[in-house]
Amino acid sequence: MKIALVYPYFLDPRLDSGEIAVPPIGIYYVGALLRANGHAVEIFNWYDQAGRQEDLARDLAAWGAQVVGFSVLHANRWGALEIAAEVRRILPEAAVVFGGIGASMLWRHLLAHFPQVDAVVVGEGERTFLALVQALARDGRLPSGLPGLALRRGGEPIFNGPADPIRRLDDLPDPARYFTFQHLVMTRGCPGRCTFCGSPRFWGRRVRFHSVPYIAEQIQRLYDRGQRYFFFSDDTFTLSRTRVMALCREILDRGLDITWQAISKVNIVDAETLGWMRRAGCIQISYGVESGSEEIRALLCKDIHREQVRRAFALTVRAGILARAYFIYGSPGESAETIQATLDLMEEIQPLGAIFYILDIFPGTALYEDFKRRTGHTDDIWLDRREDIPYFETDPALDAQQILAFGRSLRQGYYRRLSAYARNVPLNDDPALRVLHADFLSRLALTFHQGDYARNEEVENPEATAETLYRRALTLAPDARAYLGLGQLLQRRRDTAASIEVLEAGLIHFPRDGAIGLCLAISWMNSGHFHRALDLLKPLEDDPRGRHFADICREALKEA
Ligand code: B12
Ligand code: SF4
Repeated sequence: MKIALVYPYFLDPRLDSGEIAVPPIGIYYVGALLRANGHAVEIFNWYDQAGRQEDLARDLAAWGAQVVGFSVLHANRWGALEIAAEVRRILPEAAVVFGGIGASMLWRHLLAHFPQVDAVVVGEGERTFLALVQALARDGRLPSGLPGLALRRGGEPIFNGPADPIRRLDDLPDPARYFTFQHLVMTRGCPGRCTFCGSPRFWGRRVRFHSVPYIAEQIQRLYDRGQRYFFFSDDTFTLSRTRVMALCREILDRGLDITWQAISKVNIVDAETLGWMRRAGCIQISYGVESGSEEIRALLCKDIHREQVRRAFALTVRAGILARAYFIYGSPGESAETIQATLDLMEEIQPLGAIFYILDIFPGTALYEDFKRRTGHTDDIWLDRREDIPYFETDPALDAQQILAFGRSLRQGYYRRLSAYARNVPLNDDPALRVLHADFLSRLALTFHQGDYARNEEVENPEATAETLYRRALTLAPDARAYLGLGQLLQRRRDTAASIEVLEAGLIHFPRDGAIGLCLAISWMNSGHFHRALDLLKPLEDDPRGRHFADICREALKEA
């Protein structure tokens, strides 16, 4: 059969669309199992196609879709519903099936209110969806009693009960055989019980693992197609230290020159694992810190203690991995004191990256059940065109303006201190990590020099911080990024002699680095040495910039 898998657009426009641009990895797993069973599958990433639902449905008709599966996180459910309504009109014979965490938590609501949805795959999607497609191919209609499926019977939404979880994840065909992507997951499930998180209910608290060879082979396949950067999307990547270390060893043994980031929990990391991760290319770990207030963390059932937070951040950064903190504000009992406690904790752990979320209530979470109990609301609240429910809107003890101001003071407090955090960054003195530490510092410097922190007006003196970090990197080991960055900074400051000195040193260590060569040539041009500049530029004339500057040199030399 021909199955279209659609990742639909979101309701609200995003300032930074990066977060929503990538389809959930699960859609590739679902697609891979279908392809492995002989079906034609196409993935349509329509995260940025809001308002074009009619055209999109026509595209699906032109492609000949017989089944249209939508991957619904939550905030993109209106996108899914709008496109599905057009599919129903333009392609009435196609089956419309919703799946994903957002659809699973609201299956009854979706089937009760939206006739364009034929069925919802609740929970883990691969096997249920394949069985559904096979039944459609065989009988020409949806199977009625399939576990894991919700559909209408006699006009009423019913759920056939959960399907058995896939016991051996490795039995699933590797999605990298069929698709190219950057998000990887080694595990399914999380032993945590945070009240704002839908993961435990969706996946269960028992964790299932892919084997190390499965993931290593997946990375290898993607690597062979040119992918060099990966995001591990596991809820708690370091849950099994033996597996993580084995995977890192495998990455190193295969000579995979990759960088990657992961998500973990502060109570499940140790120095040895972090050292392996760093050597195998890990450059960032994100940890849920949520709040500096013990009471709020306890209320959110975060089950982590201040000392664990401090320890994890110290160990991570000492290993040369950027430790990023997720903070949540607007929680029950949030006050000026609890915000101060968060700022105090921030000062202790000095994260080099931070994300601040307002506490939102998503279906499938303990917070949502509590919300329904407290307010008498039902799932019908989602008939409103809204992405989520901020907790503070539901708690009369919290004042909206004040919560928004808390968010601002957290962000301001953080960005004001960030330069100091970066300058103080403590790294361990493991000689085997010197080159990697230099890489870490120059990478961090780059974000202050040309990246997000350079553009953020609240970050104090980003350029000076970048310079400090580049220089520190070069005290540890020669590093191409640091030579180039420092050379550029000095050049822009018109300190031509100093920039030449740094860039020449860079070229000694990295003679084939075209970017350093180009930058050095510009410094020579700035000091009137066009011959020297031209010598550097000649081998770079394949690059339009190299050619452009070489032409200027030739012109100048002609005139001289
Ligand atoms: C990694 C991750 C991200 C990454 C996204 C990476 C990516 N594109 O893959 C980033 C950091 C960008 C992200 C952002 C956000 N995320 Co997020 N994220 C996760 C996380 C930790 C893992 C997702 C994952 O890879 N799962 C593993 C794969 C195998 O599962 P899957 O993709 O869900 O697919 C399976 C099923 O869902 C289903 N399925 C999926 N699609 C389809 C389609 C069909 C047709 C069928 C039949 C089945 C099906 O079958 C698949 C295989 O079994 C989950 C928690 C979790 N463990 O699931 C939270 C989670 C999904 N995120 C969540 C949230 C709230 C967000 C944000 C809204 C946060 C925010 N406040 O801004 C943003 C929104 C961005 C967005 N895209 O919606 C919530 C969703 C809650 C809800 N009920 O909707 C979760 C559950 C965590 C939580 N706090 O509760 N996230
Ligand atoms: S927030 Fe993280 S630790 Fe807590 S339950 Fe969700 S995935 Fe697990």
